[in-house]
Amino acid sequence: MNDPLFGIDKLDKDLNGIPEKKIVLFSASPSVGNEVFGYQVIYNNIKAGKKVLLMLNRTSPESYLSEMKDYDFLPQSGLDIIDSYSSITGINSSSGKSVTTIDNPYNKEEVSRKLLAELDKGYDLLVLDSFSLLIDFFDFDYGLSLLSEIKKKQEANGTSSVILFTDWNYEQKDINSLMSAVNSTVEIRGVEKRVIFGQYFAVIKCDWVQNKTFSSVLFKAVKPGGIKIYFPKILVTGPTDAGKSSFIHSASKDAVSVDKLGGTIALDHGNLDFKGYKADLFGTPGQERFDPLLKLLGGEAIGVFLVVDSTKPEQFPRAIEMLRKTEAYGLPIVVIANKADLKGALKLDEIREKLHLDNEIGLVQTFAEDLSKVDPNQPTKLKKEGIDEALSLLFKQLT
Ligand SMILES: Nc1nc2c(ncn2[C@@H]2O[C@H](COP(=O)(O)OP(=O)(O)OP(=O)(O)O)[C@@H](O)[C@H]2O)c(=O)[nH]1
Ligand SMILES: [Mg+2]
Repeated sequence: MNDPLFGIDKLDKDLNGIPEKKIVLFSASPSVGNEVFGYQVIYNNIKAGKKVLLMLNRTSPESYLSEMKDYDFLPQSGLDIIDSYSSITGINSSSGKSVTTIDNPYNKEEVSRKLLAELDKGYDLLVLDSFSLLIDFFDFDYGLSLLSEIKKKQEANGTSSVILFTDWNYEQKDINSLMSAVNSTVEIRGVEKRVIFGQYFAVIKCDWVQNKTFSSVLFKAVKPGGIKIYFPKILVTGPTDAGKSSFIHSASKDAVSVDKLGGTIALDHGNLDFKGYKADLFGTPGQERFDPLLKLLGGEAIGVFLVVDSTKPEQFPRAIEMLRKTEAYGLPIVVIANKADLKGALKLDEIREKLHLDNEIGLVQTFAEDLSKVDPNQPTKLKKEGIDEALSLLFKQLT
């Protein structure tokens, strides 16, 4: 059977799952949560047939399971919980999932003994939520010594562990010791400027993957659905009538356009959800009279779709000019050769040549799903295959 997973596509690609006997630390700053990472890891491993043990001291098993349910991560079966919370509140757990209750969570000897005994039963994965609370109950040295005991058990049993940790301004030397005690660390942080307007995670250490640099990615924790890699602004630009609004409406579930007589006069906006990614698409108008808006609309975009009409090579210089005006040059880009269903549509290699595109630049053909339904005064629905190919190509460049 394969090793345990993260169940988070980006991490599984970066790190290839969690090999046995390894410890992964999810270290979050206090302003952002890490618990959803735990729900997602547990759910996906149980789904993959793994035996998972949860050591829980942050909340009751009931609330934990109900949070999992909100994210649609409630495991069907097989989650065993060591409950180190309920005894503090005096309310007995009724979740039916607990294998062990810690009678006195303030007694470190009991906590260690019960956890280590449970590990002997042969789990594939231990999830500990939360390590910071253990340290706060006792002290950092206790936390580190427990980790080294867990490591010994892992050596004997082949278990891997995921440790959830919130970095509440502990001393740097303690953090350093913790980092060297684990095999991999994923940092979860907020992008903060007075208010938090984004959250990101990044692998900052991993001892089983060599010669790879890891990028940080923005994410959103979505109910239901869990961790989604999030791109806050992707620009969609290109000449008049090329099909920008059609692309945005076809790619997103809830696009809105500010249009007049079928032409965009301010902008288009759409949210999309695609294979674990979330993105906000911003479309520009194509008509030259709106060019003063272009720079504003292009600001802070992190990637671009350039949409051209495959039958109108005379508009290609305009397409390139729009990249310049939106200041999108140099960003990851995918060019969409739309209206490939129309007579006179150029082939992809002709388009590549006429637009002076290097071979590495993604170029994707798109066309109307149903030619008979194309309305000259409305954006039209584009065929899904082309849309998906374009999204995959851009997201690959962005992660
Ligand atoms: N046959 C065909 N028609 C298309 C296709 N894509 C868009 N159209 C039509 O072309 C026209 C322009 O499409 P839009 O998506 O509004 O183009 P736009 O780039 O947003 O236009 P502006 O906002 O005015 O710059 C509409 O009538 C669409 O129905 C396509 O792939 N094939
Ligand atoms: Mg438009």
